[in-house]
Formats: sequence, structure tokens, C-alpha cells
Amino acid sequence: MGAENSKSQPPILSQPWREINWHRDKQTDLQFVKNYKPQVKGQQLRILLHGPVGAGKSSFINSVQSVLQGRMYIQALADNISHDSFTKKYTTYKIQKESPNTFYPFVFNNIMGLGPNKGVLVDDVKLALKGHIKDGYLFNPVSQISEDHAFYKTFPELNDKVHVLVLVICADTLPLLTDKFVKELLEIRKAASDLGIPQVALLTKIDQACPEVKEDLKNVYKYEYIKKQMEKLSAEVGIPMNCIFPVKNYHEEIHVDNDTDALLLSSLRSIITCGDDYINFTKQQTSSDRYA
Ligand SMILES: Nc1nc2c(ncn2[C@@H]2O[C@H](COP(=O)(O)OP(=O)(O)O)[C@@H](O)[C@H]2O)c(=O)[nH]1
Ligand SMILES: [Mg+2]
Repeated sequence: MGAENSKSQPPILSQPWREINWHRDKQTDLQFVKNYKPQVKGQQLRILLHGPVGAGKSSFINSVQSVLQGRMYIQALADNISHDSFTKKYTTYKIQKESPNTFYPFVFNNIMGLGPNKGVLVDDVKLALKGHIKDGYLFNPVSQISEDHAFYKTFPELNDKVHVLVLVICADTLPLLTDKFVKELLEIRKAASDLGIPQVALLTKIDQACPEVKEDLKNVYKYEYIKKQMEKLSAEVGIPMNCIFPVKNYHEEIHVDNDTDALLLSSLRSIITCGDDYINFTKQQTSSDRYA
């Protein structure tokens, strides 16, 4: 770091504002994720990632796989070449366990859900939340899927529905959020809230946004800059601070690392917990309806 930078260094907090024990928490969160089983046999927890192109959605899925396998993994190919292209096809990403052909009971879908002619239509996102969109559907940026389309599922089951909605936004573009973009986010958020679906946000690329964090990830809760970005996100889209997680995805590394794992796992554990609560709540509702 140059002399000029050190002069203007941001103040460091004497205590991190969010507690994290980098080694112990990583181990407990890892055990939690590895042991997680939905209460109902055969139930699958569906996590829908949405957010602008280049925010790090595919990288997050790859990072989760890397953390759980303890080695670098590339499945949901991250795109570092063209920012015009986006994940248009509705794809379910399963996360493989150590033994062959066994998978974790949570899956990811990845949607770039923003803007006419630019991304997936908000109405299609709403249908995806309810489980109406089948795997492999190629989103059309100008028209919504019709009910008679071969990839439209008329009667979705609980496994098809989204159980937790995750907004992925990168920390360094947060100051550039446009009103139109925020309006669309709010619309998607409202649709999820109406269905009772819990929502979490990931603030990615914290390494790019803050040089002190790039230098040492343990600085994440020690510099106000990241906290301010999280507060801004919380204020703009209304997601509470305790549902916002700063993460750094694996993107250039060739080995996994404890601190990167710790942040990723902390966010993943909360995502799973929220989704699981929702599944259990929905189950209770359906069984009490039956006896009403
Ligand atoms: N520095 C940094 N780069 C990242 C991070 N996450 C993703 N990237 C890079 O950002 C680019 C876009 O990521 P990608 O996962 O394809 O975004 P998506 O469009 O949301 O799926 C790729 O070049 C990634 O390597 C991160 O946490 N830090
Ligand atoms: Mg992608």
C-alpha cells in the first residue's frame, strides 16, 4: 500500500461490529450444513439466487461446492468475459456430497431477474417462486411464459417451490443502483413476501470494494465501509441487517482458505435455516388446513 493510501486509511474499529470466531464458527457451520436434513424425507430446499449480471451468483454456487468438497470446483460456470450474456436457462444446481451420486438436500437456481430486454421478466421470477417453471426453460426477455408452454408446471409440488430468495449484489456497484433497478427488486421482494418466502442478501466482492478486506478478510467487520454498504442495501430494499451477509467468492484462487470458507458458510447456514423454517411452516399450514 502506498504512502498516499496509508494517509487516507479509513478508521479501524476497536472491536468488530459482528462477532465471528473464524475457526470455531467455520467448523460448526460446516457441520451444520453437512448434517442438515429437512424434517420430511425426500424434501428438497430450493434456494433462488437473483440479482444483476456479474454480481457473483454463479461464483457463489461454485464457492459453496468448493467449501463443501474442500477443493476448487466449477459447475455453474462463472462468466468473466461478456457482461451482456446472462444465465437465461432455468437450471437447478445440485451440490454433490463426497460419495458419488449423493447430493445435499438443498439446490440452487440462478436467475438474472432484471429489466425488459435485459434480463428475466419480474413476472417470470414470480412464477419461478411459486414453482411453475420447469428446469431447462429458456427465459424470454420480452414475454412471460404462457400456461400452455411445455416448461410450465401447472401443479407445482413443495419441492418445486422456492423456499428462500437470495439477492446477490456486489459491494462495489452498490452505490450505482438505479431507481428502476430498486423498483424491480422491491416488486420481486413483495411477491416473495406475499408468499411468505424468507429473503436474504449477499454482498459479494467485498475484496474488490475494500482494499483492507482484500488484504485480510478478517477485517470485514472492522471497517465501517462494508457496514455502510450493508446499511445502504438494507435501507434501499428493506432487508434487515441480520439477513445481509458479506462474502468473498472463490474466483481466482486455486486452494480453499479458512476465512473465505467461514464467511461463505455463515451465509449458507442462515440461508438454509430460513428456508427450513419456511418449509416447516408451510407443512404445518397444509396439515392444519386439512383438519380445519
Ligand atoms: N474479486 C471478486 N470477484 C468475484 C467475486 N465473485 C465473483 N467474482 C467475479 O465476478 C465475475 C462475475 O461473476 P459471476 O459469478 O459470473 O456472476 P453472475 O452473473 O451473477 O453469475 C467473474 O469474473 C467472477 O470471477 C468476489 O467475491 N470477488
Ligand atoms: Mg451466472
